[in-house]
Amino acid sequence: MIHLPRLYAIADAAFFRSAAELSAFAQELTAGGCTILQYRNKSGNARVMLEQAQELKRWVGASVKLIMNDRADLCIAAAFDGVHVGHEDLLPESVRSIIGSKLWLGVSTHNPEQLQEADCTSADYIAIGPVFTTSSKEKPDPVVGLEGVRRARQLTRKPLVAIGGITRANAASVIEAGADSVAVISDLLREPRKSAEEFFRILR
Ligand code: TZP
Ligand code: MG
Repeated sequence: MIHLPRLYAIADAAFFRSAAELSAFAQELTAGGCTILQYRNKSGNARVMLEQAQELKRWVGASVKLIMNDRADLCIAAAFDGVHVGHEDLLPESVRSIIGSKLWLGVSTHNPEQLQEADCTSADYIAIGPVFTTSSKEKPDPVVGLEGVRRARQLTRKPLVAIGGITRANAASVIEAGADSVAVISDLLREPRKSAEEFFRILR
């Protein structure tokens, strides 16, 4: 079983103007204590994704697990540490056959049925959300609330990552509801280092 830190940072390329800006963000997060970072880029441009991923990899230390959103091929190409997939991506077992047994595999879920399904796969961790309303995702699934996190906790023993609208103000309630870790995009953007430090302080 893998161990996840309380904060699971996500760098969404849509919020950065260049690979340099993205990398600066990643370095700030690392300085703030982050040890897992997902690279997310919904633009669909695989070449840009690989370049940005390689740039990230150059800048964050070996102590940071880098997770590629959606794309197993780019995870391998950029020598990342894992892949995170949802329902529009390859099936978890297809990803597993590409990345092998050692790299991390995360699976997104949005309701109890999907959660139970993901629990039967070789996923290393399961994400549940959106917990709260979010503006960082296009066409988000319905909000599951803290109740959705509680129910998810009852349905799996795998590490559980909660996502969607999580901030320093509500993160403690999400962990209390049973999540092992909170995945965050927007509440890290403004002051990454300070924000990460505060998440760790709040979620100790
Ligand atoms: N999946 C469910 S909600 C979400 C994703 C990728 C976006 C989370 O971003 P934020 O800004 O932390 O709400
Ligand atoms: Mg996806």
